[in-house]
Amino acid sequence: MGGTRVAGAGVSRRRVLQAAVGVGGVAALGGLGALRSSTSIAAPPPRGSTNRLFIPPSVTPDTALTAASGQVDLGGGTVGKALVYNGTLPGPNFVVRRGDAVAVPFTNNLDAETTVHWHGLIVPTAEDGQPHEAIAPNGTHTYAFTVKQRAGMSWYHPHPHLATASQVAYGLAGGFIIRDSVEDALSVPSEAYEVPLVIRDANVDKAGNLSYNGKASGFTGNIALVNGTRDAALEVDQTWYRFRILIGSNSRLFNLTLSNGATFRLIGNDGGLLPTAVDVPAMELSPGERVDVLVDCSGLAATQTVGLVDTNSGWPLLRLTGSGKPGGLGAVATVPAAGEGLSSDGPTFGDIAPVTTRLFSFDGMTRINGVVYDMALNSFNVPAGDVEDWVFRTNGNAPHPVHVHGASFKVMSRDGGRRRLFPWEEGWKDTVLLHDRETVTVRLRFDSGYKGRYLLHCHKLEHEDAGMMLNFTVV
Ligand SMILES: [Cu+2]
Repeated sequence: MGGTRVAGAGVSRRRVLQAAVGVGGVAALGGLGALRSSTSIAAPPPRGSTNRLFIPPSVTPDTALTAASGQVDLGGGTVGKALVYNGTLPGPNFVVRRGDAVAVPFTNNLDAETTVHWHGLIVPTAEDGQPHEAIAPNGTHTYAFTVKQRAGMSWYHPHPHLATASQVAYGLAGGFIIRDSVEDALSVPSEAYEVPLVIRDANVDKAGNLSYNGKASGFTGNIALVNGTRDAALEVDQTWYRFRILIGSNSRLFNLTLSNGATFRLIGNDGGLLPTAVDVPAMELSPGERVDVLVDCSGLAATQTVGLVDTNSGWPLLRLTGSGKPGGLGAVATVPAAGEGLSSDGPTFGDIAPVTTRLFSFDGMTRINGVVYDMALNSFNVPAGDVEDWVFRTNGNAPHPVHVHGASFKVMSRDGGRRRLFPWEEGWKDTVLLHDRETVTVRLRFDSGYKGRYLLHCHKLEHEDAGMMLNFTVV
């Protein structure tokens, strides 16, 4: 059973807000709506060494986007240099509804070529931000496409030839949230209780500027940033929260847990809602993966804290500190229970025998099937509408988070290594993690109606830039 809403009426309220956003403006959407200018200094940290979590502004899908160098406050009032979209790190959250037309006038104010790739969104080749469609310094392009897919959290980041890793490490990334009627019908927290979390690591130099020293084996920074905030803290009311988590690191894996031993109620991942809600104590996630989780803060007394922790590094990523107040607008008394059905529009072709099976070996740190990426080379053609199995395997140099452009897939199996699938690998995915000696099979079908070139690559960005990528063409 879905729960009773304490405040607001999800469906109608969301629609009203969507309508009220207007054209090109910045929406006031609570947790997805606060504003911070790129040069503002954060309020003094509430206590200890914690800094108030930055939440990027929410914007409509016709909002202009500019990539430029800028200055950001990573927390504690120290302003440093970074690369930013619209002046913030992360950039604004695009919030759209399924069916919306997106038209984002983009300007490249960097001193290098860039593109905007809409990771997880299924869009025409020319709008996919591929390395072939580079936008020169001072160049512009209006990214235009229709959002045909279900509700979920995708993201946007640069994808230029040989320079994706550095541009992302220096700060360029942002969220892209799709809503639809299936999600509207669920009793899930919204407004201030729906919080996007872009989690990554970073290095900063003595002056507080983001720095980057990637090597072929990958980049691992020595601090965590959550929404661009180090030592981040969020004051939480006594209610459930919905955290929309994106792993925006270059290379680092995160194993997310809650410091009080509580479970996450996992409701979604890369491609949106899972078929059923499930409670999980920990989630190991790789660059590019997303999860949608509900966290129960209703028992948190004033000033009591719970940490979102990465057990791989031991880092506390985000400190949740109780306000002692009950939930307000957007809070819900009851969320979907573990085991409760959430959506029925998951992958439906899992039982269909594949027409073609293709094997991809992720070799070393630079090759797929022995070949280093060549922009001019089309590695194979995929007939539109065919169900195919793609088998990803590696003997070493993992993690390799494997990402496909142009379609979502269903993860069918994992052999070797961890030898199992995880709850966050149900439903629709676009990025799947390979550890050493693992073989992962995914089933997919390019049935968006778009034909043309798309990419398959490792989303460890240093591997990607070094050549662990290929072009294929949907025909
Ligand atoms: Cu890799």
